[in-house]
Amino acid sequence: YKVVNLGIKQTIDAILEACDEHKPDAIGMSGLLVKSTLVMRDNLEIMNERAVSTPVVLGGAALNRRYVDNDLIPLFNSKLFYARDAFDGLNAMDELTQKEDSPLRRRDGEKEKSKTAIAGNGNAGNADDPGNAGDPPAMSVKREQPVNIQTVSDEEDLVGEDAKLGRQAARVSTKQTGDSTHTTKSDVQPVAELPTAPFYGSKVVEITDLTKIFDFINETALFKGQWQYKQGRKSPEEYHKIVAETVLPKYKAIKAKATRDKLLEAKLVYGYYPCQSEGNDLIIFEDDEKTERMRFTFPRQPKEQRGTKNLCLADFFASKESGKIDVVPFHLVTMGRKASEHSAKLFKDDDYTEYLLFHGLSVESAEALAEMWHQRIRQELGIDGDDADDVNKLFKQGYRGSRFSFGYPACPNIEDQTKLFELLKPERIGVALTDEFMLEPEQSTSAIISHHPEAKYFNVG
Ligand code: B12
Repeated sequence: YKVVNLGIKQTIDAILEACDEHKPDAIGMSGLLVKSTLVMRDNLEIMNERAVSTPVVLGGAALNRRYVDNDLIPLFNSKLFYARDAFDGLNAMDELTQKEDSPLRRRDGEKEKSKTAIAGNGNAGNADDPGNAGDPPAMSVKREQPVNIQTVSDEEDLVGEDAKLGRQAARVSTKQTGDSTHTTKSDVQPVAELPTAPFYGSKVVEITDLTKIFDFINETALFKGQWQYKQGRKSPEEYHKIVAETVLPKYKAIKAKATRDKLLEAKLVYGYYPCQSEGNDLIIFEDDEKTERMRFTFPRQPKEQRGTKNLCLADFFASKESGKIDVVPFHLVTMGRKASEHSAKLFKDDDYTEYLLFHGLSVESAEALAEMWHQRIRQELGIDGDDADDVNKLFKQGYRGSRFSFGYPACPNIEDQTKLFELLKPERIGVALTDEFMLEPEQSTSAIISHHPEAKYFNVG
């Protein structure tokens, strides 16, 4: 298929203008953050208003089948497809263009049956199917009854942050249900002896030895999530052979290139701040431990939420009533502007394989640096005794406390990045906040850290 790539952050006017010009079989939209899924909704509504009937294929990390099925399909007047991955996208295109001899389609006769069923009732795919290539096209047409479909249909999709967030918590919610502002506390117990901050305020750090960061790369997330080398229906032996013979040599080569050409510039800002909780708020004090500097307000699990424990991030910090002053670390890490520029150049030059390899490495390096520095923070607080020896267990929160990023299910308010910027001043390491509260360069991530042993990922709403 010929793809006309319009690039990121395109307005619906620009998309429809390009549509008039190129007369495509379908419009594709991708959304990494929840905010972009809301823009997709607006775009579909505008397409309705303007009676544009070009089919649409939607994909991206923040999107899920349930949202597409329950919220978007009922509102859109034309054909809408949810693509869990690029293969789903191809299947959707085959469906649209009726390409019967597609190798993807020919792979498995079973699939034919699923496809017909899906096209008939608008159900968006086989949620229990552990396959990848060859999955049924996730085509849906407008229908009356929303179906409750698992968002994450495959353990292999639980990569990176999601591997830690877990199947339940990884589900990004586009809307809160129930009252998440009530202040009925959870039964999280106070920590008997609070750790001491090594300093108050923030520090800038530059890491020149990239091998230290590479040691913290989640290879499952990189190989399966970024590079899309999924096991699917292959046997473990077959898959390990592919990893050993194809993936690992590529991994070694791209790390060497990134290092040799100085394409990754690892920097971070981190800091410790005195704090106390009050209801759903976390109060950050000035260094005098008395004067209020700012406060974060976190949502609390609604009382009616299934399996609720009334959890709220604030509960993991010493309360005002306790009279104790707690410490909250924050950090923001980046792999630098060059990583974004080099990725963009590879993309522009149509060097897609190299792009996928390098971009994947660069974003997972950002996550690795965050993991690595979270460990340093635990060491500085003297709470690293519970750290797992195996780095792969660290990726599944094998340590005391948690590292929450704004935009995660427990602290979905991405606007809180503004307050984090006020505290850490990451402009010092060349990181800026966009109007949509995204970090620039892209290969950056931020976090609020709790040392509380009970602090683990959870979902609100
Ligand atoms: C890796 C990752 C990161 C990396 C890299 C991000 C990046 N730019 O690529 C890092 C560590 C930098 C990062 C940072 C952040 N992240 Co992050 N991240 C992820 C993670 C784990 C995987 C995303 C990814 O790269 N996947 C691999 C790529 C190849 O897959 P993909 O984008 O999904 O695309 C595939 C399909 O979706 C499909 N597809 C996509 N688009 C389209 C379009 C069409 C037409 C078709 C056919 C198919 C298709 O095809 C692709 C190939 O299969 C997701 C969770 C998840 N599992 O999805 C969270 C996630 C996207 N991140 C999230 C958040 C909150 C953040 C931060 C804001 C956290 C923070 N406070 O720092 C920052 C923002 C960074 C910034 N620059 O502003 C949230 C977003 C939810 C929200 N609230 O909006 C997620 C969903 C995690 C979660 N469950 O909360 N993140």
